[in-house]
Amino acid sequence: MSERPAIEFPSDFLWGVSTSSYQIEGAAREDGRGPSIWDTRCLMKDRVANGDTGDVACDHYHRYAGDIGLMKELGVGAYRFSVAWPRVLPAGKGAVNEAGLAFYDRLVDGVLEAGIEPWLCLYHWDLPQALDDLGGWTARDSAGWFADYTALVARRLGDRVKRWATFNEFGVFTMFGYAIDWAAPGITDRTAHLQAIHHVNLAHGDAVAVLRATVKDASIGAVHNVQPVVPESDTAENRRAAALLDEHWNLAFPDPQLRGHYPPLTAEAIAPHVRAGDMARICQPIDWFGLNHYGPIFARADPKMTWGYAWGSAPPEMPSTDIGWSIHPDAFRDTLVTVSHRYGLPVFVTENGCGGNDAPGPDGTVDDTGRIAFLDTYIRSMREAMDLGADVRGYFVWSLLDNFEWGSGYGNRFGIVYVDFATQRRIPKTSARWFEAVARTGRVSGEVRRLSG
Ligand code: IFM
Repeated sequence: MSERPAIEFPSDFLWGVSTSSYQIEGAAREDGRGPSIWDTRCLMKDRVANGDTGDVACDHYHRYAGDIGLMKELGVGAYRFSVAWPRVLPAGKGAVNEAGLAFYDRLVDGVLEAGIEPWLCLYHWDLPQALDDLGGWTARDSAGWFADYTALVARRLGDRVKRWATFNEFGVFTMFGYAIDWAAPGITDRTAHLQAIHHVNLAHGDAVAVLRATVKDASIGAVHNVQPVVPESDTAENRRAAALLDEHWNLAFPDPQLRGHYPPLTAEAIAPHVRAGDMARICQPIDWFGLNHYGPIFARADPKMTWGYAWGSAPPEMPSTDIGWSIHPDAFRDTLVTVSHRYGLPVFVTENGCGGNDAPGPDGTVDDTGRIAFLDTYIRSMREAMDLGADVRGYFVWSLLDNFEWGSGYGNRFGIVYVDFATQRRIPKTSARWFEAVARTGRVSGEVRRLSG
């Protein structure tokens, strides 16, 4: 055990947990849900580890009441989840699936009854396959499809849900889905990537307008991944690769949405896709900035890649989690300060957490000391950022449950609650108890077990 000073957060600081629809719901072919691009990707060869799929995932569609009970036990104030577009509009537009909407009614009612505030994200990557067949985000019409879907969900749930996010991690799903084949739909093409960036920005702006018009007292935000991009080694090629990757990953969405223009390298390339009036449509006032952050990323030049950049390696001396992600709490602090000043909005950390290979010990408990050390260190850095003037209002752990971790399948466990996928049994890990104490008291105590390894 090591001792660190206790730290305190303001009494109205919000502590929550996050999940997403495709990663936990399962029930992929039940009650009228249509297929999503991730259902399709899971059927493709070698795209998802072990051939895993989201067909059952955490079976949350059937077990949501128990999962709400777990959150209540944890004493969290907020739950961020996403709506599966193909569950409510099986073909993405047109016919509405009442059973899908009814599921979200039950979920929201249960969350509210537990005294937890629902934070609804409209898009966490599960685009209806039928819309991808029409071009997906490369089609300019996608902004209109998204606005109509937003209106449907807002009309149904807006009497009870006040916290709305348009998208989760714009930079990730557009880059991995349209420039690097790491996510659905798996296209690797510069034009497709630029179209996706611009149309998703339009979709965001149009959705904000719909939410303002539809939901009384809506508090609207968007969830951005922002992570410092560092050249793998200091060469001119790697610096150029890092600069472009930084724009596509970190800036190409919050800059136009909140400052009204694309960053310089992107602006030039995207210009052929931008029409008169687009930038004003994109740049709508919102109420908060959602930040998802895990660690810095490293860039290297690779002429074989779509844009000439590739994911590089971290320096060997940098600590990493069990699944190899860099641990760098100072980068988290600095990112919080930067986004708070650059965009001038209250910041909610909508995701932060630690992936591992957790397994129950002989006594059946899951003692994830490394995750506790990670969370402790990152939350301390968040406090430092606040002391430096960052306007941070809340923190959501990724994730409530171990879940379907996209291309890694069920191998990477991010939950503070362990899920035995064979039986669907939930076991709160030691980190869940640790986070409960933080959420209930707004205080991180001084006693932390050393980071293992
Ligand atoms: O699981 C993902 C989540 O869907 C988006 N943010 C990062 C998490 C961990 O990879």
